Amino acid sequence: MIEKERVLAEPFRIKVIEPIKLISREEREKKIKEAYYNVFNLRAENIYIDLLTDSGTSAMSNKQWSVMMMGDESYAGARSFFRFKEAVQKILGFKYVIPTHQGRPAESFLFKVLIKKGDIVPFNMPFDSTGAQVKDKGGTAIECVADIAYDSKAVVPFKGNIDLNKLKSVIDKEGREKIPFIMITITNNTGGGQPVSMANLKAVKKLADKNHIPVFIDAARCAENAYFIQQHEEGYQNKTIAEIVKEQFTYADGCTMSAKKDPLVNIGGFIGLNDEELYRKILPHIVLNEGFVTYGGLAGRDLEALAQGLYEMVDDDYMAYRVRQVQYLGKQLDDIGVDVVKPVGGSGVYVDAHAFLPHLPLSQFPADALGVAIYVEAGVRGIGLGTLAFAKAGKKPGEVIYPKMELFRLAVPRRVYTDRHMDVVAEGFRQLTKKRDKIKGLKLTYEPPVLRHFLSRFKLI
Ligand code: P71
Repeated sequence: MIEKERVLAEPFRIKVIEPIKLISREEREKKIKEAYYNVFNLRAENIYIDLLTDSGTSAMSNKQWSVMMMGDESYAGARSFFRFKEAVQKILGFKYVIPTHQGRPAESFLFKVLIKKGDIVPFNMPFDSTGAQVKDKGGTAIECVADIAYDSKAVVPFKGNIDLNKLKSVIDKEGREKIPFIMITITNNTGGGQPVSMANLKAVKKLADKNHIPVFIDAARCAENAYFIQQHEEGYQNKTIAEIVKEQFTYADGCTMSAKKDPLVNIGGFIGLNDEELYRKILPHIVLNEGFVTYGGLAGRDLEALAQGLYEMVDDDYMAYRVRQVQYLGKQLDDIGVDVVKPVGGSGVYVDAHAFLPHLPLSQFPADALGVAIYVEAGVRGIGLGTLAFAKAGKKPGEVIYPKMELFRLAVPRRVYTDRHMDVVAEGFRQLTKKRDKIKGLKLTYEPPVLRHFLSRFKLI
């Protein structure tokens, strides 16, 4: 395991800067009103510290920028594709690699080929857009995460694990014919960025093999997951992140990857597979939707940056710094008395918005109301992952099935902000905590038919 003193500070220095500005509180109040109280509608230039997502927001390294000049922009068979493919083969270990422009198309093409109408797909927990992709293909995603995941206060490692008994009863009840595959999200974003243990990956694969069901990993944060295994799972302390990342995928038949997360690029994704037949079935969909199969909607230079980013994401010093920064923010919020999901996960700090704002009923979208409040208070943008993103219509008219958690996520972009920025976020919460009982709820004035959190409009109650 790497020594603590090696990660006291960022394992890089800063060569290029991008100015940011804090506009006045009065202006922030005006901007959020003009944005219909949905932080997605804000212009990014009016945000001081943007923790909306860790997706596509990384700072690239000098090496990534320099290999971009080596981008081969040939339509078919570009050198950049082969460099990218080799990186996926080396780091993740999959034989067949299909580039896509981000995670969603990777999911869409794989699911299109595998899911029939009426099928069931067990997950630990699907991310919102992944669940929507399953639904779009006529399937239903089922959560099989262990119950402890829903207890935001329980400090136990690997709260992203699948409950094998739940998984077994889904297989027994539905029958393996209705289950085209099992999917494991590492780390479990929806559940607070919580990791999945190697033992759990192994056990799920064993159960799946017994039932002839393939296993796919949603790999967006597979390197952060490996870090938690290195730190907390018996037998992995002396292994490198690179070794652990690779072992994780030996318990899967394939993966979908949003490369906008751990692989440190601003755009990109891929499907990794070992089965040639499945690979061949997906290729025509790439040609129809993303262009040719050696670029998948990306430029040659994007593939170069992605290949380099894959090598950088498994750097032990980098990853220790990365997770430590997220934990630094988490500890400050916890010390102030803000209810954060524990233990603090990989990609961000998740606030239990219902606990923070107990006066707001779920029907008033506490997570998103908190998002409005912290923007006005400190110019900080986060994202609500609760009722607005995940509530479902019940069987009775007007009935709403609320998700088990109402979270507000402060996702930390990779290599972008300093700890001082984290201090400013914490200070914003310190001020907000004093007046939390005055924070107003939200009422929808418009909602789109799918993934409504992106485009909804509100008024303050
Ligand atoms: C995140 C995102 C991206 C996002 C989503 C909603 C609002 C704002 C930003 C995307 C994921 C993900 C996992 C585990 C697949 C995707 C889709 N996450 N799996 O967390 O977290 O990938 O965005 O590249 O299409 O902010 P894609």
